[in-house]
Amino acid sequence: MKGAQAILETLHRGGVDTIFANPGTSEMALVRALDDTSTVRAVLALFEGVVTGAADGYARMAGKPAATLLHLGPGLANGAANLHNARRARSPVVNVVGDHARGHLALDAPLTTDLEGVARPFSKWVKTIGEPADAGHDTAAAITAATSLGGPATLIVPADVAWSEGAQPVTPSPAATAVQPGQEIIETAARLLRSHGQRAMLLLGGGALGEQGVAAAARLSTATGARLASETFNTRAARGAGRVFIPKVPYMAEAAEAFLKDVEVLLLVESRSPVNFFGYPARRGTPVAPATLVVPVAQPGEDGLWLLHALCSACGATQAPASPAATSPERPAGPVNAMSLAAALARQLPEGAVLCDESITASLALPMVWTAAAPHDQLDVMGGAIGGALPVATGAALGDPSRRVVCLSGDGSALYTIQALWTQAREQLDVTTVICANRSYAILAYEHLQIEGRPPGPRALPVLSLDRPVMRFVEIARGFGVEAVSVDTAEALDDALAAARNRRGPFLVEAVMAPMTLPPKGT
Ligand SMILES: Cc1ncc(C[n+]2csc(CCOP(=O)(O)OP(=O)(O)O)c2C)c(N)n1
Ligand SMILES: [Mg+2]
Repeated sequence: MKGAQAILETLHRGGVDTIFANPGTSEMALVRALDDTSTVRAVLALFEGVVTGAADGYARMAGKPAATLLHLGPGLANGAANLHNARRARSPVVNVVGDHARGHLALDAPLTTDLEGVARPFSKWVKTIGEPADAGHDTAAAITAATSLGGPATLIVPADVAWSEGAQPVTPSPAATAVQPGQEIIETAARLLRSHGQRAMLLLGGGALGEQGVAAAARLSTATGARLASETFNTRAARGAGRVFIPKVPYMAEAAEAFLKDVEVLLLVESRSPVNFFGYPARRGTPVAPATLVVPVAQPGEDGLWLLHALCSACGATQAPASPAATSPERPAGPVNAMSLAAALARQLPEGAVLCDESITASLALPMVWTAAAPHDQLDVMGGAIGGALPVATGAALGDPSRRVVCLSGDGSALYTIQALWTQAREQLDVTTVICANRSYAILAYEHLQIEGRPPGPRALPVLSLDRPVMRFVEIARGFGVEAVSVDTAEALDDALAAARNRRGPFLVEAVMAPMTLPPKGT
């Protein structure tokens, strides 16, 4: 069998049945192999950032790796920002990246790069296949690495390795099961929970925020009084009515400090001790109070759910909290802003929806959605590289086609990877995209004020505003084959989201919002 066939067959044996692709000449043998084996489905995306972000979203919803097919160093580099996000999400992604035929590399043809060098910062594992005979084995190793290490594994395939005979598929060994924290740390954590009551906080991340983890955390909080919180960004968090409310550590440094200031003991469950996203003049880098005792109980990638269950046993936490009375927000009225957006979503999010959020300043009232909307899963872009949500939503819809995906994006963020809409149209994915069109990089105007002590002036403002010319998202969406409406009142937004609930296929709502007005410095 040819190297390319062995790679696809090994992916299939490893449970990888979807490959998000943007190929080129060096991947032609791999493209051809799609015709030889009907086991792996290729999904074309029109920019590599969509390829890598979709693989991230797919992996998060399907609970198994997705593959990508990318074209040499430049193709991989185009996908790097969302690979960075996937790495931060610990999403198992297997990158299959074509390189020049081995004999061609020395000629330094135009697309030649240090491909391993491009891959390394964005991957947890990198290997170039040496010979066709290694193709199956190396592909299996990449799958095992992506799942065991939690993150992108990059397999570089010289074109002649792919087109040559002499390869055979390999069945990957199962991924190592997540490590269970030791008895000693469980006893320490249980003792701290009992002795510190409400001054203890369980900070949840990763798999600890699944439905069962959230339920176990709720029992622990009921039994011990501990506060619950999640990291600022979450890979997949079970939220919505009937589930305990787990606030996020706020993004803004000052708000995060206030949120954490009374915490005596911070117990980390698949999370990291919070740090501010950026350094600011005259501000500490972490919002955790200096006196707080920080105890890593389960590291990211360890079995946080198992740990929460063990803590429940140790603390006798058997009692679920009383379900908060269901609240249904009033139909919002007036302008579209963060509050009315949250109210409309809380009312109209379909049960079991997947809510992908990159709405930046428009996300400020989303806690209302997490408490009042029908039960749903919420997915964040994990690495702070914007342009993640539309691709993640696209992959999420393929990773679990039974659920409607609702993707909230800032207008600026959406435009990095707007061509994800075309893949949604081609694959007829059940995704509703809501563009929060404030026609600015509003968060950056806020950050300017925080760092420089004054709002941007007339020469600086044009690099933070998106209003000249105004972008017309309805026309952009239709151009990619996605039906769309524009709304500029909360009532119309509520109606549009109601209409989107039971739609099949993609839909886009441009929600025209007032540009964010800057709060006075220090608030
Ligand atoms: C890849 C990448 N490029 C640039 C940035 C810097 N950045 C952070 S937020 C932002 C603007 C976001 O604008 P938008 O999505 O419209 O949200 P808004 O701030 O208006 O709510 C930019 C450019 C980034 N985080 N990642
Ligand atoms: Mg904006």
